[in-house]
Amino acid sequence: MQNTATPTHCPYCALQCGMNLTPAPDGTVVVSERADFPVNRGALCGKGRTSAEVLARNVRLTSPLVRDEGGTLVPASWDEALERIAAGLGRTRAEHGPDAVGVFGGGGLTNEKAYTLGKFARVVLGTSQIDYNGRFCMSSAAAAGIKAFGLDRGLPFPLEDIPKSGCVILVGSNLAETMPPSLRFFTELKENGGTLIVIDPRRTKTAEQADLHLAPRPGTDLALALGLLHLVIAEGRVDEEYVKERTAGWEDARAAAMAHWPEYVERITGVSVPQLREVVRMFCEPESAMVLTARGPEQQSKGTDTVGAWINLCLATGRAGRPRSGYGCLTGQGNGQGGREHGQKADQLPGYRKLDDPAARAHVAEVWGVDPDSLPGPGRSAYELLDALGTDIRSLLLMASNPVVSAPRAAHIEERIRSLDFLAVCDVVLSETAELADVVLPVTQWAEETGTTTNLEGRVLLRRRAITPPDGIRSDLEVLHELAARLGVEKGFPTDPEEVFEELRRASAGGAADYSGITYRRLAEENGVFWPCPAAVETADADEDALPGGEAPAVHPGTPRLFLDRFATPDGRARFVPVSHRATAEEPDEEYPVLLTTGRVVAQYQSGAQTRRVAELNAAAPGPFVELHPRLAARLGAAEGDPVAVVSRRGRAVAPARITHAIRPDTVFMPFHWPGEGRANTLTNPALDPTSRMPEFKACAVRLEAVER
Ligand SMILES: Nc1nc2c(c(=O)[nH]1)N[C@H]1C(S)=C(S)[C@@H](COP(=O)(O)OP(=O)(O)OC[C@H]3O[C@@H](n4cnc5c(=O)[nH]c(N)nc54)[C@H](O)[C@@H]3O)O[C@H]1N2
Ligand SMILES: Nc1nc2c(c(=O)[nH]1)N[C@H]1C(S)=C(S)[C@@H](COP(=O)(O)OP(=O)(O)OC[C@H]3O[C@@H](n4cnc5c(=O)[nH]c(N)nc54)[C@H](O)[C@@H]3O)O[C@H]1N2
Ligand code: SF4
Ligand SMILES: [Mo]
Repeated sequence: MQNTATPTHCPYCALQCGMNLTPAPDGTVVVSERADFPVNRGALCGKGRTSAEVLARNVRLTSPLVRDEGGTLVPASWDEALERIAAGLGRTRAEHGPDAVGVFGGGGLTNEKAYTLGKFARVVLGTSQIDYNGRFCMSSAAAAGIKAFGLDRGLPFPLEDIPKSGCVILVGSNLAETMPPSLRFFTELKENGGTLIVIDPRRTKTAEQADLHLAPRPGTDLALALGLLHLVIAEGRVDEEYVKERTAGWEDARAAAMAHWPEYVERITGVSVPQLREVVRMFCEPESAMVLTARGPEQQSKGTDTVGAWINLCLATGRAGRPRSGYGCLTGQGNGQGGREHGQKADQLPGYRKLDDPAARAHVAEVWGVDPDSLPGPGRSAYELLDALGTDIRSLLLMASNPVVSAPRAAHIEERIRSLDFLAVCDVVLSETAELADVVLPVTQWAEETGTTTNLEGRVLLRRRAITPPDGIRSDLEVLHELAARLGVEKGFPTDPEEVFEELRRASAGGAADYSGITYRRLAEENGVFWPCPAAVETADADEDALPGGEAPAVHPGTPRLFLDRFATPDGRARFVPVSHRATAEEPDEEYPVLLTTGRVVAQYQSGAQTRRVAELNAAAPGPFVELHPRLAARLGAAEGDPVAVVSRRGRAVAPARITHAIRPDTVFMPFHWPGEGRANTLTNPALDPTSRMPEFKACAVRLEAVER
């Protein structure tokens, strides 16, 4: 392949920073600055900068592995490995029916892979039992967005709108660590005279940048948002005209908010009434304002209602569907947005269509060349699927997730995975979950394959192949093609990503997430296109633009900004949701008196499967820790670095103490990037949000115990 730089995007988070990749003479790849991409303008965090190290042969998988008779994973040929998977999944299907075969995907997969995985599950396996790790990520924000706006796209505007706003409230986002190059937009906001409010139980690096930082008790964001809306009403700050023109359902939402007195909200959240008033003033006084949520308020058993309450605040003050204003969710994984649009979700078909909608089934079945009645119905959500392993679900095909580390109540889930009749894992490295598999397939990485991702702005991007993969590695698309053939479906599973994308365009046409006007050529030329982008424009303007004879329809420009004229509901109005405060599923008590919350550090990514293999990142973040307040540490008799046991109803984890005033005295924090003794998810509570089925990663009751060194 050429020795010149290939412009592409980072393999990790939803910012999808632009980067250049250049093959070096020694066979390695050099990551360098790519200034022409507007999201990061060349800036990369340490993970992006070191991402090419995971391409090295000594850290990645280089051959398929199969479990031998002694129970050890040993190298095998591709033929043998694929045969074993086809036989394993096929046997379960024959003996227990198609729904006994499960599929688990990931938000890191490109659109082409996510689409093909969903199609593989429904068409080849005939199973309804498919879901993916995005359910653990932004599903509550997605559910709330659909309820309120009729559409779910992370940000309804480009990041470049943020500095032009008057005020931004960041709820439970630590983007200084989770999307470092995006901090620039908030610095510019302040330079332009706008204000930044951060709501996080910890004084994070992000909170340090804020004009105002509120530190509520974990799990109380719903009450907080209701208290703010109460004050908005009491202070006469409702935008009555906007509410009348552009929304529905205000009276019920208003009544619910009126029941949440500021003093009551102060008692629940620990945020003082004067601070609540200050937020209302900062948010309402400027002409425009935004609310952005991330995993803090979303990963709760009431995450959907919580996001709904923040949207209500935006609607009541006329701050949605207007320039420089709006509600947005900061999605997480590289393709966290696209990964939730094209059918690897339990209830979904491509183009963000609903699996239980007859018209959607008919449309997609036609593209797939199958009978609509042959498509299974909706299946279980991610945690429920993992919880059913070894009982209802006997075999699993897993692609791009590491639930042994990242699933809630992980010891139980690990035990469920071990009880499977058959497990196949496709990964780039031998993750903790791959270690339990019967067959492991080594797949190509981002630099070695082409594909599209959709970043947190809804911007569809082209990741280009920059180098040739090593011998012995195949792509996820090749794997699905081979497995489909071995399970009797010869056609419909192309290995060329562009061919898959062309089919995805047709499958998504007319859906909410319409990609039909997007082509690889456009993506290469335009540095990304925002969906929805239908194939042809049907307006009068477009007719004028069309060539004589009308054979070439006008090109749709894509949609950087949503909802400016109308919301995506049948009547064009946004919906208020009447919501009320409720407790977390597990409140502290005498036995478990402290709240545990969990999250991330800048140098590790997710389950750490990739980043724990990079020396520089490990030096920066070598292992788990328990962040706790000096008062709590003193009560425990723990000094900095002493091992501390954190015990919940699910289990016990041990990690060194990190003592800081930056956290509430009633709360401890653990990052979730590591397996073993310090695994945060040994402790977490799988209580699910009733709508989104999101587990409560952000709040559970624990007690602390001193541990002998
Ligand atoms: N370095 C790094 N970057 C990443 C990732 C990574 O693993 N590592 N993962 C990517 C992915 S998939 C995602 S989803 C994003 C996540 O990005 P973020 O949402 O920014 O990450 P988290 O650390 O999970 O949570 C953010 C903050 O929520 C706070 N929090 C905890 N409980 C509560 C609560 O009850 N209410 C409120 N308001 N806040 C609370 C935590 O203290 C934490 O600072 O990051 C992406 N970027
Ligand atoms: N306690 C706690 N737990 C959490 C969270 C939290 O905040 N707190 N956050 C949750 C969230 S938001 C998320 S998104 C999940 C993420 O958790 P996981 O789903 O475990 O995500 P990753 O660690 O990114 O796992 C991706 C795996 O796929 C591999 N991989 C990468 N690219 C590809 C590819 O193209 N093909 C294939 N086949 N494999 C690939 C990687 O090597 C890695 O092993 O964790 C959730 N768990
Ligand atoms: S911020 Fe996200 S996309 Fe950008 S370099 Fe870091 S991990 Fe990659
Ligand atoms: Mo995520």
